[in-house]
Amino acid sequence: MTDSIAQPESSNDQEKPKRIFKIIVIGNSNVGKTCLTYRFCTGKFPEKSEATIGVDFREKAVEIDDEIFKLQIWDTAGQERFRRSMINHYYRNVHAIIYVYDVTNLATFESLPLWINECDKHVIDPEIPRVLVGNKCDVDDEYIVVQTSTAQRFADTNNMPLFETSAKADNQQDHVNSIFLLLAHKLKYSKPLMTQPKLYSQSLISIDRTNNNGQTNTINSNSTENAAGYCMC
Ligand SMILES: Nc1nc2c(ncn2[C@@H]2O[C@H](COP(=O)(O)OP(=O)(O)O)[C@@H](O)[C@H]2O)c(=O)[nH]1
Ligand SMILES: [Mg+2]
Repeated sequence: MTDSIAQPESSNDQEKPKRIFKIIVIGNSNVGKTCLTYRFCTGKFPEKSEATIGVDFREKAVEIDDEIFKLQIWDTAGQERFRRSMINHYYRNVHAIIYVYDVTNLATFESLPLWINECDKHVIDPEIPRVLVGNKCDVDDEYIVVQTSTAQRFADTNNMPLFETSAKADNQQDHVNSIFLLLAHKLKYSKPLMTQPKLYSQSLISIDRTNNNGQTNTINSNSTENAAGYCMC
């Protein structure tokens, strides 16, 4: 298996058709969803993190066994107002799910069944790849309240691999990458991609798009850009 982060696109690469996988990152506020996504897409921990408003949307090209894919990563804030208006769009055409909790905050772990339940209601395919991520493992042991054995039991029960990691620690960069690469690998080999693009018809959200160089652009979901998580193959 030769999986890696693809280099920034050359003009030749842009001609290549790319398959797109939509991955959603789910969990309570402040568990580090945005920081994990940012870490994967830019290779850095955000210097100052701001609460997500609506949806953060980032994308990154990865190479799996000589094929380049684009991962579109969506993470949300949990505000009720947002959730009511956006929830169906958020879950539409999802290919994989990352559930995140904070190892220093038991409540975020205990909320996971609610998040799983919500996803099960909206995501049609029960077989889509899922992973569980315990974030903030860089803290001193005394602050860790969710033990590995407890988290592993939960992950096993729910049929997901567990990653305990840190968006903050530079030495965990490869580990964070491996979460996304595992999903991309599973998708490449196990999941037929959806082929029915649906364009949004309403102006609903502003979306941050971070490219391979870490630049973030804001786009609007009713633009002609392909903001939705569908396959372009
Ligand atoms: N110590 C530590 N703090 C983190 C880590 N990831 C995120 N944070 C902090 O946790 C807070 C919430 O992060 P954020 O990504 O905005 O959480 P989100 O609400 O789940 O998107 C911020 O203050 C981050 O700096 C981590 O791996 N370790
Ligand atoms: Mg956020």
